Amino acid sequence: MIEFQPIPVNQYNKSIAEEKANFSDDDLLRIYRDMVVIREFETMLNLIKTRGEYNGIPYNHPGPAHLSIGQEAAAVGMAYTLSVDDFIFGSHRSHGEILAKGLSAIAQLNDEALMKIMENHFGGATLRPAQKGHKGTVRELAIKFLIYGTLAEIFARETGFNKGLGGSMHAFFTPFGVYPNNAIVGGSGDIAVGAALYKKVNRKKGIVVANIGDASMACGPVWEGLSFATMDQFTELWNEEMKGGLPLIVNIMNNQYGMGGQTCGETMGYGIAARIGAGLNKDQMHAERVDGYNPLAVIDAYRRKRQILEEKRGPVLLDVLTYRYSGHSPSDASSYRTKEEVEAWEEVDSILWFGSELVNAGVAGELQLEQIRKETAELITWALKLATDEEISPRMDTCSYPNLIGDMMFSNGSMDRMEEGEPEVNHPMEENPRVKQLATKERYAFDKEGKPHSKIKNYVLRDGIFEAIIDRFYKDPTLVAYGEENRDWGGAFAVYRGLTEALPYHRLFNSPISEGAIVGTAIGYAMCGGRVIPEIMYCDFLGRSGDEVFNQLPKWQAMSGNVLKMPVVVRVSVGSKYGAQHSQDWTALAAHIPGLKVVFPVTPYDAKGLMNSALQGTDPVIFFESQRVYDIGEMFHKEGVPAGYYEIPLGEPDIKRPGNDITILTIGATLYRALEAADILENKYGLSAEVIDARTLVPFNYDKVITSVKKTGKIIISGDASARCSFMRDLASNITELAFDYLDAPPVVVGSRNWITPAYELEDAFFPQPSWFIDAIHERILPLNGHVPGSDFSEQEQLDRNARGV
Ligand SMILES: Cc1ncc(C[n+]2csc(CCOP(=O)(O)OP(=O)(O)O)c2C)c(N)n1
Ligand SMILES: [Mg+2]
Repeated sequence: MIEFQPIPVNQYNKSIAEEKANFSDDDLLRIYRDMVVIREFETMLNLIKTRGEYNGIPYNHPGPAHLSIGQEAAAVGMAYTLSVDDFIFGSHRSHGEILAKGLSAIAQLNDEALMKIMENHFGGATLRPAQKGHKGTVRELAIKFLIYGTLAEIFARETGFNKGLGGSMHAFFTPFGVYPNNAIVGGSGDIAVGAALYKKVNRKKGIVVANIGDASMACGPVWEGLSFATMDQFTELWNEEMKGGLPLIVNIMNNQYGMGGQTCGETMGYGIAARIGAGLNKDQMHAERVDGYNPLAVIDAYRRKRQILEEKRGPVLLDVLTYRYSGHSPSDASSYRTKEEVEAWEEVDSILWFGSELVNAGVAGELQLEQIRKETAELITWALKLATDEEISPRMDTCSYPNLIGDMMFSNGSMDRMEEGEPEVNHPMEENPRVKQLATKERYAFDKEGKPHSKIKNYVLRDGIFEAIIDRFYKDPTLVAYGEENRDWGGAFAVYRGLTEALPYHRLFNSPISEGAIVGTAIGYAMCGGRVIPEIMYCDFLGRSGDEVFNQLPKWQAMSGNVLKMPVVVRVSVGSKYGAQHSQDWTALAAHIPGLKVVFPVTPYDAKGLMNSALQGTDPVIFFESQRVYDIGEMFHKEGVPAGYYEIPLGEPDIKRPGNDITILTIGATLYRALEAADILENKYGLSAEVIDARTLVPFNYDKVITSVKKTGKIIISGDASARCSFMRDLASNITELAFDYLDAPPVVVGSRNWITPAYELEDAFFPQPSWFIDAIHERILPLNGHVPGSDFSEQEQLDRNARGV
C-alpha cells in the first residue's frame, strides 16, 4: 500500500477578533483597500469594454481585458506577505495580482526605495505623468504610479510598465517582484520553476509564486514544471547547503472555470485541485485547499507555507478557491452558468463580507469603508483620464521610428558573466580529465604532409563545444546546464564528458524527460538574471518544447520593453540514422520565429567560436549541432582550433572553399557533401565551385553570398531540412531579389524530400547526396557535358511533387 496523508481543506476558521494579534487595524484596512482597488480597477475596465465609458470618461479599448472581479481576496491574500524579493508569475487574468503585489510592495518599501524604483523605470517615463500635480506622500504617489503604469500598459501606451509592448495579458513590473504574466495559459507553470531554480542556485532571497488557473492545471508546461520542481535530486543529490527543495508555491487561482468549462465535474478529474499534490512527491507538495474568499485564510496559508520553503522543504501547492463574477472576457455571455449561481457567490462576496467583519470587530466604521471606496473610485478615474490622454500617454512612435520594435527584439549584449562572483567548481580547469586529454589532441585534421591524423588523435567538433562551455562555467558563476542525461552520462553525444567532474550538482544536472520544462525553466532562470544552457537531445523533440521555444523564449525581451534579458543557449542535436522521429532538421522552424538567434556550425573551429559568442551574448540562441559531425576534425582552419578563447560573430557565413564558376551555399552538415560535389565538378567538368557555409541563419549577413553570386552568376543552396518552407527557400528568395541582375539562372534548392525520414538504409533517397548537386546544376543551371542525371531535378518533377504535396 502507498499511504497518502490527508490534504487539508479550508481548515482556517479564525475570526478577525482572534487575528487581532497578527494584524493592526491599519493592516486590516489596507487589506480591504487593496481588494477595493482591484474591484474598482476591473469594474472600470469592464465598463470601458462594455459601455465605452467610466465615470464620464469615454474610451475605446479594442484589446483584451480578462477580468477577475470576485477574485480579489485570493489575489490580496497571495500578495500580502510577499516582499519585493518574492516573485509572482501569472496568466492572462492577472491585473488583480499585479495590483495586489504592487500594493504590498509599496506598503513595505520606504520612500527612498520607492522614489528610486519610480525614477529609474524608463528614466521616469511612467512616473512623470503620475507625478504631475501630486501633493500627497511618496507612498500615495507610488500607488498612483502602480495603477497608472498598469493601465497605461493595458492601453498599449509607451508610458506603461512595459512600454505598451506587453499589454493586458502580459503586463508586469519586476521592481515590485511582478514577473511576466502569460497569455499562453499554463505558460508560467515551468517558467516560474526556473525562477525558483535561479533563486536557489544563486542563493537569492525570496520565494516564487506561480499563479495558475484551475483549468490550466491540465497544461503540459504545468505538469512538466511540477515534475521538474519536485525532482528527488534537490533533496537527495545536491551538495550540502544546496540540498533542499525549491522555494516555490504553485498557487492555483481556482475560480472553478476555464473559459466556460467547469473544472470540477467536467474538464478535470481532481475534484479538489489540491489532490494533485499527492501524486507528485512524498511531501504531497504540502498541498492544501484554502478559502480564497477570505483574505486572512490565504495570508495564514502563506505564512505557514513560507516557513516550509524557508526550511528548504518546498515546493508547495495551494488550491485557492475563488470565483469570478465577470465573464471570461467582457464579451462573454455566461451561457455556461446560471444567474442564480453567480448571485449565490455574490451574496458571499469577499469585499462585502470582509467589510462587515471589520465593522463588527470594531476595526472601522461603515463611513470609513465608504471613504475608501470613494477615494479609490477617484483614483481609478484619475488614472483612466491620464492613461487615455494621447498627449500625456502616447503610444510608441513607430511612424517616425519604424524600427523601434525591431530594435527591441535582441539585447545584443556582450557579457563575460551575468553577475560578479566566484564560480563554484570542483577543481582548477587544468586538472579536469577531459581538458588534460584535449591538450594532447591534434587541433588540425591533417599532418604536415596533408595526411589525416588517426581518429583517436583528432580534436573534434564535440570538443570545440565542450571547450567553449567549460570555459564559460569557469567565468560565469550563474551558468547552469541541464537536460536529459547531462550529468554522469556526459550528454547523449558525449559533449559534456568531463563536465561532471568539474561541476557541483547544482550547476550541471539531469532533468526529467520534460523538454517543455527544460526550456521553460531556462527562460525563468534567465529572466531573473542567470545564464543557462538547456539541451534538447534530438531536434525532433523541439516539438515537445514548442510553446517554450516559439511563444516564450523569443518574446520576453521585447515584451518587457527590453527590461529583461534572455541569455539562453538551447543546444539542439540534429540526428540521422534513426528514422522519422529522430532525424529531422527543424532549423526553419526556429529561424521563422522572430526573437531567436539561430546557429548551425559544422566544423570544430566554428563550433567553438560560435558557442563562445552565443554564451557571451544576452539573447536566446538555438544552437543546432549535427550528430553526423560530432566526430569530425578541423579541416579548414589551418592553424588548428585555438586552445584559448576566441569568438566568431553570429551572422557571418564563411567561405570554406573559394571558387569562380558556381556558388554552393550550405546549411549544416551538407557542407561536406557539397565539398564532395565540388570535387566532382572540378575533376569531371572543370568547374570551380565556391562553397560557403551559412554557419548562422539568424542573423544572416548576405554580403559574402551576394559578392560570390556576382562572380559566379549561379547558386545552389543546400541543407538537410525538408525543402518545402525551409530556410534554404528563404535564402533563395532573398538572393533572387538581391542579386537578380547577376544570376544566370534562378537559385536552386537542394534539400531533403518532403517525406518522413526513412531508415538509415534508405536515407540516401531522402537527404541531399553529392550527386544531387551535380544533377541539379545539370538540369537547372548549366548542362554538364556527358552527364546523365540519377535524380530528377526537372521543372516537371518539381511541379508534380508540389501537386502531390510531397
Ligand atoms: C495554451 C492556451 N490554450 C487556450 C487558451 C485560451 N484560453 C484563454 S483563458 C482560458 C481558460 C483558462 O482557465 P483557467 O486556467 O482556469 O484560468 P481563468 O481564465 O479561469 O483565470 C483559455 C482556454 C490560451 N490562452 N492558451
Ligand atoms: Mg479558472
